[in-house]
Amino acid sequence: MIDRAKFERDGYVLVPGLVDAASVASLRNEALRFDAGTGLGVTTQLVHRSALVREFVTRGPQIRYAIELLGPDVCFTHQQFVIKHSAERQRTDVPWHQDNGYGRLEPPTDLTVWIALDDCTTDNGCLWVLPGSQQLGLVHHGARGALRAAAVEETGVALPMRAGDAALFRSLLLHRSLPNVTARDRVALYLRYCDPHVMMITEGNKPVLEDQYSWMVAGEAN
Ligand SMILES: O=C(O)CCC(=O)C(=O)O
Repeated sequence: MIDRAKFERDGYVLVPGLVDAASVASLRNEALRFDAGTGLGVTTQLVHRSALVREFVTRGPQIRYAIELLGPDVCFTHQQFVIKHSAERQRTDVPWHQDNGYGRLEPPTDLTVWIALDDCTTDNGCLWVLPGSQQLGLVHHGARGALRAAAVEETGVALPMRAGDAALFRSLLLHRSLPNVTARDRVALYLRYCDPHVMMITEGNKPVLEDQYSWMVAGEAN
């Protein structure tokens, strides 16, 4: 059961041990199978290319939490593996941003599920959040290379996690991660779920269910 009051106040909750060790291992291997092997490795939208990813995003243990937080009708919309390669390669930080600062959904009531596929620490680039920042609405994002960056002065709160733990957060929550300065790659799985009636503003203002990667994972949609 989610601590709903904390989720509403802080914009996120942690779910320790969401994914079992065997699934963590097979998802991590799948992430590395698609990895290009440079700096920050982000491989997106693999549901058509990986049966393992498709099965997990549509039936994994996170679905019951998505139903709890979004209601009975839940649509999957986005998946990516995020690999922070070890320090010898390149910088791998992800600046402060809201997920709606990239793929904007309207209304922005969607849920991000960020799953650690390695133990994550401040040294290898764990997630950081700015509690309560979901209440700011969508803030301005500037470009930083291929990434976007919101201007944030605060340090925020680090969320160290064990492999298999998950952070569930609102897509307006400001979050970031710092570089991986260890010798081992750090792998995470990022998933986004939403109400089936939201519009994809960044994709030409189309209904989310018209996107080729969208799937109903619970309930129904007209
Ligand atoms: O996995 C990370 O280091 C952060 C990824 C992230 O913030 C995102 O994909 O929105």
